[in-house]
Amino acid sequence: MAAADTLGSDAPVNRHGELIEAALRKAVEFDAGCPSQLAEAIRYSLLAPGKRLRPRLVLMAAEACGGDAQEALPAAIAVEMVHAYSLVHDDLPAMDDDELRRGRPTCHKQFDEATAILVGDALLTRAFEVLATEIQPPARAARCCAELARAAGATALVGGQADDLAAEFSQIGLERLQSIHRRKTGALFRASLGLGAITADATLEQQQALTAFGEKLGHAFQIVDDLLDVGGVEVRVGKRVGKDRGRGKVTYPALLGVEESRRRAEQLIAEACQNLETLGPAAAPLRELAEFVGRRSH
Ligand code: GRG
Repeated sequence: MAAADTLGSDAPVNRHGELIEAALRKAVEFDAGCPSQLAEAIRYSLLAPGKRLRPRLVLMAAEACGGDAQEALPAAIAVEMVHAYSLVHDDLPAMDDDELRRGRPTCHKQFDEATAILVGDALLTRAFEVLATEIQPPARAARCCAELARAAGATALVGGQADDLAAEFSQIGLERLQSIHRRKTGALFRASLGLGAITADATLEQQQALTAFGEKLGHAFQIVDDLLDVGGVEVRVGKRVGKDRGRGKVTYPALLGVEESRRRAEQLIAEACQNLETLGPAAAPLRELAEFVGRRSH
């Protein structure tokens, strides 16, 4: 499956697919300073067929506020780079120790551990270079850097990951689980909406509507991810399934049961979409993407 087709090539929700893929490819064309194996491993990880949910959210959020997808594109690929780095590092033996990602061997299996660590380092760094140099004017670029740095840093993505690792094989409750996922998964969703809003010079009301949407969507996404780990098919999901139990991870289905988890995910999607009402018809693609997240099988 081509990366640009991951949501179904003719789905309206997929209309930014080619734009995103082309920009991602261009962003990882390096000069001779980057060793060829490192460049190959960076491209292997970033250009693998992911769903590109976060960059799509950036572009859709910008358009929902009357902005332009082209202007928001550097922010869209920056967030995908941070996401791809986090997946490469999460798959390392010291973290989740996975062999399959996006339907392919994980970066450290295809190359080696040191290369996978460096791929993550390079993607994280490149994300901020793209924002700093390609978002105009510079004041807007600085706001984008701050928004993404907050979501990727010690109090969000990295902190959530640390607490997630620490919680393995221990009994945590729903509140702790939500706190982990709000940082580990939710923060990048929220930042994607925030970046779209910044690039479109959104009003405060639009920004608030979008970040509230992002928070609910990120939460629903994680519940569905946990449900896929319990009931998904590996070849379709593109990563090992059933691994949460094996690693002693507390999940939504384990705490709430499958049915209640499904019900909560649906409710969160509905609440997320309610937040979009103030944005009118321009937010229809975001609504469509939220519905995709609720029914996704990969
Ligand atoms: C290493 C700092 C650091 C953080 C890692 C991303 C992450 C945090 C962990 C990955 C494990 C996991 C299952 C997280 C929950 C949800 C998630 C991020 C799933 C993958 O996102 P998708 O489905 O992936 O959007 P694609 O491949 O489609 O881009």
